[in-house]
Amino acid sequence: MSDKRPTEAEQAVALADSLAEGRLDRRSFVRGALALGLGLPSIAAVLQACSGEAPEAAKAPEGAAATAPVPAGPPDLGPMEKELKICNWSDYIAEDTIANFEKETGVKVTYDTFESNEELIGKLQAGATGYDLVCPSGYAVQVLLALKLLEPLNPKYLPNQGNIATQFRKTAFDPTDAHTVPWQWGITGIAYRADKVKAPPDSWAVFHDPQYKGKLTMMDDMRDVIGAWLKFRGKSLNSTVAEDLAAAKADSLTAKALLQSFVSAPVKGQLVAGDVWIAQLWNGDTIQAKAENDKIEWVLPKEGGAIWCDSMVMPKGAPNKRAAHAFLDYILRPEVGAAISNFTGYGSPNSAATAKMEKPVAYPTDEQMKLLEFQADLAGASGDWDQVWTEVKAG
Ligand code: N2P
Repeated sequence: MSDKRPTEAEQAVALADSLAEGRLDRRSFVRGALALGLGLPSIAAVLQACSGEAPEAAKAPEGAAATAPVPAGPPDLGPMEKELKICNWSDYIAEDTIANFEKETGVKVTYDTFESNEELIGKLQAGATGYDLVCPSGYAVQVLLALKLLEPLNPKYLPNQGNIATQFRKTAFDPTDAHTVPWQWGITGIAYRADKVKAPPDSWAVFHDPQYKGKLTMMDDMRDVIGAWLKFRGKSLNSTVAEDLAAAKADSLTAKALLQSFVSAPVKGQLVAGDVWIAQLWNGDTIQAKAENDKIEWVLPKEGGAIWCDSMVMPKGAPNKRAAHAFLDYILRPEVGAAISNFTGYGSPNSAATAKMEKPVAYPTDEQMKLLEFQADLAGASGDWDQVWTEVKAG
């Protein structure tokens, strides 16, 4: 890993290389180049060299001087701060990601963890967390935006943004890419001990099977548990229909009578030890557990499940904005992004990072996508869901 940060000239060359190698589309190249302060004539020249002609977007207007002014972007950030405070899901970063960043920049990082989007949203709503970066799932980004709890990012400080794969740009939760840098994507399904179960599970119905009483867990996560039972009944995992929620509540309570507990990431240790045989779990965390016990397998139930992408965002009032951008651009480097996904077992939304991985997680095909659904903001119905979950937990 390099000891010094790239100069703007080096970043401009890297951008042009990404365009030439097809890792960056022309629009993103123009955006990145403008952010670096390149003039329109230079941008047009690079575009022309790469494709033989310049698109309208980069052509200097008729009669414009060779030194046409670059449109003003968001205001510059101040000098690099000395600290950075991050809150992320547990087991969701490579062991040396933070240490290498601290060594390279001299910035001291405080790293906290959370276990569900609802926990994170609650922390941010309570205020004064001092966090500079947090990592909600897509629907939770929408919730935080609606609550006006996020700050926009400044692309000038994110020259590696062009490494992000097209399917993770201009997403439903951040249509202008103004607030998010995607971190990892994954799928919620079922992890199981192949050496303990009678037959590999293929349905959420396994959490209703009395022969596994006490050996089952579902996640301590409202969206995942209620969402799974909605899928089980052929409904959208974002349903807000009262009868669907009533059925999901009944199914959750039937399951609860057989569960050892509602538990999320910490269930990995119980699967490894054999205290739990079948657990609702994300694919990447299952891969982490499998590294310790190769009898652990994972399946997407035939009724389908949730696909999600978690993104880094900057909470309102983040005290260390320059350092936050430096960290985001650092994780967007191909080798840093690849190291994170190698550890977590999740898919990287960074195409340059994916290209560097030996065993990248392939993005689902169109056929597989038919079984998967992205979680969406429940907006006005979130109170109904909260009520169902409270009753399930208390029941
Ligand atoms: C935690 C991974 C959580 C991802 N290790 C949930 N979106």
